[in-house]
Amino acid sequence: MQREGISYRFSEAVVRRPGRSVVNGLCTVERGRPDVGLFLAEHHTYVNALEQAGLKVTVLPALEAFPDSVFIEDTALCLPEGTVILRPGTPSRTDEAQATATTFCSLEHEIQDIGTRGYVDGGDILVTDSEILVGLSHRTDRTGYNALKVILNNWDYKVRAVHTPENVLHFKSNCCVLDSETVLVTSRLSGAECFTPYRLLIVPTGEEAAANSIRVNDTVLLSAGYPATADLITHKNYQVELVPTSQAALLDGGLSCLSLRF
Ligand code: CIR
Repeated sequence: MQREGISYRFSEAVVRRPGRSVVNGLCTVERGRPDVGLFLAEHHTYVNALEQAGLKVTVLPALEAFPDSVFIEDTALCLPEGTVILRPGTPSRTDEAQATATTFCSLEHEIQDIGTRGYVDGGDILVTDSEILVGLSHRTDRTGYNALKVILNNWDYKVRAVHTPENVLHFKSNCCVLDSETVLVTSRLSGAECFTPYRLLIVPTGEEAAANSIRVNDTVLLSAGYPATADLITHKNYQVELVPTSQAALLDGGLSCLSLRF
């Protein structure tokens, strides 16, 4: 079933402020520790960009016990039918999702839960207007995928398990939806069979991190510092807003992981 605009038409977002403990966040390659003040400033700019794109944004307080909790996307999947509480697949983050569940209960979303056996990180879930792709990765396993699929099939979504490339943290580190038919991808993902039905825009070499962008209503939020990608998307007639993500990037984060949009 085609759900026109479900992947990029939103009215609200929930974000979580980075805490002082963000300096202890996880990263696959050490490129320096984030500066808390700068992270907060960039986070503030991110919230403004979401608001400018038309969203009402709820800013949750920092969770000092969870250094990576600013990357709230990994804890849940929000859909019009309800919110699925996920189970992040790395030990320091697994319990983070409980705080997200409390928030979405108070927002009166219908809550579903993938249970306590498998693992799924939200960064591995790509929602398009016609289906939901779930990248199996070091964070998302088959048991978690199966539990998620049952919930999503009950809501009538077509769901597919796909492959996250080796040495890529999350499936969406390498792709994002630009509209109902178009996906922005890195060249390493561009040959993936899962994208056969889509029109692909390929991120220029050297700017791979720009693939973790987000379309929010009529605007594509793109990390600052990737001019060739900005040109590419602008020339395809998307409206682009540049957002600084230098501090999130030190912890392998980009634009999608900093919010839950619905
Ligand atoms: C982590 O390793 O979990 C965080 N440092 C980064 C999470 C980024 N999340 C995402 O792309 N969805």
